[in-house]
Amino acid sequence: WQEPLAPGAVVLRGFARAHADTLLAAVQAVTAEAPFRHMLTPGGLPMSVAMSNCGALGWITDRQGYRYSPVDPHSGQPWPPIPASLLHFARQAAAEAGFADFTPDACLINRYAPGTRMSLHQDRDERDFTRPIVSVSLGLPIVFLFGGMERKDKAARIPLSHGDVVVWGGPARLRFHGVLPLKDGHHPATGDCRINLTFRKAG
Ligand code: MD3
Ligand code: FE
Repeated sequence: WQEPLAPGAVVLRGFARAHADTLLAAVQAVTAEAPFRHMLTPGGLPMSVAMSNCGALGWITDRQGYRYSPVDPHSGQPWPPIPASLLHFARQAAAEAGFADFTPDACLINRYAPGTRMSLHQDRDERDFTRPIVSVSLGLPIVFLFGGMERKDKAARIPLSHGDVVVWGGPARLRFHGVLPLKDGHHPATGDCRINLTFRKAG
């Protein structure tokens, strides 16, 4: 599967393809409890991506800022636990990329409708940047932007499609990244959207 992208970053092309239905059933179960919602940026604007979480911690944003929370602010209840199928899958993917004993405590679930984008940012709300992030793309394809250590650095464009997994660790962990607007389309697994899972060790 292995396709090295940069030091610390490896694409496992199609690694999730055979597990897609299981992963999407788990997403369905989680989002029945913690529905997708458009969180507010600190500036007060709704994000174009719809989000949910599972795990002991979930990533949230509101007018107070970006952070991890043990509680879903929508329900006031803890986030649903990470389903065992998702946990096992993330652990296997990390091991495949050379990160043994990856035990995520947070899984952010992003849903992209046509036109949804994510501008360049760094993921730096986690406590330990030596732990990798495992990302899984499901459904419609997208163009991923893989930048450098500074916002101004030129970003490479990497197509990611259904079943692709990327493990981001080591020196790649703090690189700027984003995605271009999702194009219209239909995918048998997800319909008219893209689902992205990111597994993290946040606490
Ligand atoms: C590179 N999500 O949720 S996944 C995010 O497609 C996020 O939904 C995008 O960026 C998405 O924060 C990209 C790929 C990804 C995730 C985390 C990274 C790439 C990364 C962390 C460091 C470097
Ligand atoms: Fe990110």
